[in-house]
Amino acid sequence: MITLHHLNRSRSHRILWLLEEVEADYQIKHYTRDAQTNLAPPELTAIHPLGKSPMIEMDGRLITESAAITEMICARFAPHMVPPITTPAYVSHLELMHFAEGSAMTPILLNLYVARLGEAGAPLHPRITQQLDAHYGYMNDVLRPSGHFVLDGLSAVDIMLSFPAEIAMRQDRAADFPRLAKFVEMIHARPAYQRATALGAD
Ligand SMILES: N[C@@H](CCC(=O)N[C@@H](CS)C(=O)NCC(=O)O)C(=O)O
Repeated sequence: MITLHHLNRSRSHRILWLLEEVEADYQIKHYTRDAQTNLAPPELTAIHPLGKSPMIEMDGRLITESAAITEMICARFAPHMVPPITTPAYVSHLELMHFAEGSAMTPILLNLYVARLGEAGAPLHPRITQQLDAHYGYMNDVLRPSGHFVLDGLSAVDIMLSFPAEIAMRQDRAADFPRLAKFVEMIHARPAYQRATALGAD
């Protein structure tokens, strides 16, 4: 039995979604963001020094980092969601699994934090906007005709890139990145995604 340490309105939604997709046996421990600061509660820091979500417990060990968790769950329950290691698609898989947290989230988080500086942040806005456009544009362009990122069915990368793609849509960028908009529509229509949303209280 897997335990998912789930923080509301967070990257943990994609792990909840994945667990639903692969029909794993799991339980959810819910954590709620502080109403004022929006930060995770201290109970998460008691589990791991960084106090971030998602985290899972599987086979008696704690696993952090969405991409590592996604790889572990796919390896156990859904190997078809990762391309075979000898294929060119595997290289795209690796690149995009790292891109999701290592590249795409950087301008998104900078945008979030610099917005809090008000006018003082103005000199940084053009570079952040250019980087947001570049990263969303790249995601839009690498989508395959099937509407997925790497394979022609749902893969691990679709799970990982759902989070930055949804942020792009919340920033009203559907008209600029129509293929990304279609991707988000497609994942939102999946029954497992909808079950995860209901279970996560997100
Ligand atoms: N790179 C990590 C990032 C985890 C992360 O930053 N999670 C956020 C939620 S989206 C969090 O727990 N924030 C709460 C806090 O920092 O207080 C991953 O992909 O799992």
